[in-house]
Amino acid sequence: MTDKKPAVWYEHLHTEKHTGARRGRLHTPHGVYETPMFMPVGTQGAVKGVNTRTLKEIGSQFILANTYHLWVRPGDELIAQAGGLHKYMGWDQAILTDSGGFQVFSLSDARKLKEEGVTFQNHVNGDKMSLSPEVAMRIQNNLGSDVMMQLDEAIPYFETYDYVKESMQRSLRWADRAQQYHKKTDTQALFGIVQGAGFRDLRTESANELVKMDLPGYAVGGLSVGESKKEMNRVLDFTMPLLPEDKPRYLMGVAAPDSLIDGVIRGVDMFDCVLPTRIGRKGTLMTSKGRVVIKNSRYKDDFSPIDPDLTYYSDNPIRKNQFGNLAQYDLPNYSPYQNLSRSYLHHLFNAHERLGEQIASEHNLRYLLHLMEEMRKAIEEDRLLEFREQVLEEYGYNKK
Ligand code: PRF
Repeated sequence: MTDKKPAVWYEHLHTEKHTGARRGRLHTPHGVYETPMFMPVGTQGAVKGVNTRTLKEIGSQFILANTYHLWVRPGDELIAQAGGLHKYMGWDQAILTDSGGFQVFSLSDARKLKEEGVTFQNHVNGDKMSLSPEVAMRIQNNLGSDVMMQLDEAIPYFETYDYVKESMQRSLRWADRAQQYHKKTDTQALFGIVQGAGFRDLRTESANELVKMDLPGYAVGGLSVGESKKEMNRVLDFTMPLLPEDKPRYLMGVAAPDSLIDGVIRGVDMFDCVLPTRIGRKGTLMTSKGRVVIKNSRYKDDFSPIDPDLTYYSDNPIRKNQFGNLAQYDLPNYSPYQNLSRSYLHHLFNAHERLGEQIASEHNLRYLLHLMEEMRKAIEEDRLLEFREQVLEEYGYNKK
């Protein structure tokens, strides 16, 4: 072991007294960011409907992009030619790229899985393509993301024990091949992904083997894929303690407010999910008092603001943290659209005005980023369990 820090490293600030929740910071080649954090998803190098200026304004830190999509279109070589993904999309903060593991398995046709990798027909023009652990790394090296994910196989939660074991062990060998391939360790960090569905011994084997590889960070994959929340918490309960305390931990594809808090309680530092923008585009708003389906006729003449607990700021609230980053963790409870009424948004959706989708997406992201800001404060003040009760009560989970 040397003292040299990897491209992305975790600084621990505080452990909440009554839970395993961690308050920390991620140091990256593109700035220093506060954890626990939620990362908005920009699958194709764009957070759907939200420009990078707004992303900063609402307090985004990392954003996520996808290897699979950017490889299929416009191509990683082209993005490298343009100077890398940060420059190409005009985002100077940190980027995490997913490996394609999840997307190949959910989007492509005629898939064939082998030890070497996976061949499939892409969802854009049907061309045959082959993704291996090495190709996934080459693409992510070309994109220049701060955090790269290993290629893994994302499988349905309720596969048989034998299949989960075979798949998890293959993903471990893929992690090893990714690490062998990766040479740009000064500027890009490779994270491993723990798999093993709901089987404790398989999750344990996966985590232990990945930890031996001494990667700069670890994700828990294969969750939030149809299992119950209780089941997800059960897996996190036995998996999280296996991961090193001095490295970041990332729970992939999670954004429901209760799941975010339950993940943080178990020691998760990073989350991502398309949920806020996906449901926003369909007209569902996430608010501190629960979800609002804005097309519902009851909002026709509701002149109250989108979220009763957020305040409108007309001035640009961007302030820099001590590291000079625009995104920081102590934004007030501001939201950019609190001057607008539910009635107006209802009208925009009814009239098929695109602005409605945009506002709803931005609002939902702001809601989640604000929730994380509040969670960081609650960790610092050792009152995360009270915070959980309060959020669940107000969001309506306790009433179901
Ligand atoms: N693997 C990868 N990406 C993912 C997942 C996974 O298991 C998930 C599971 N929720 C979301 N995104 N590579």
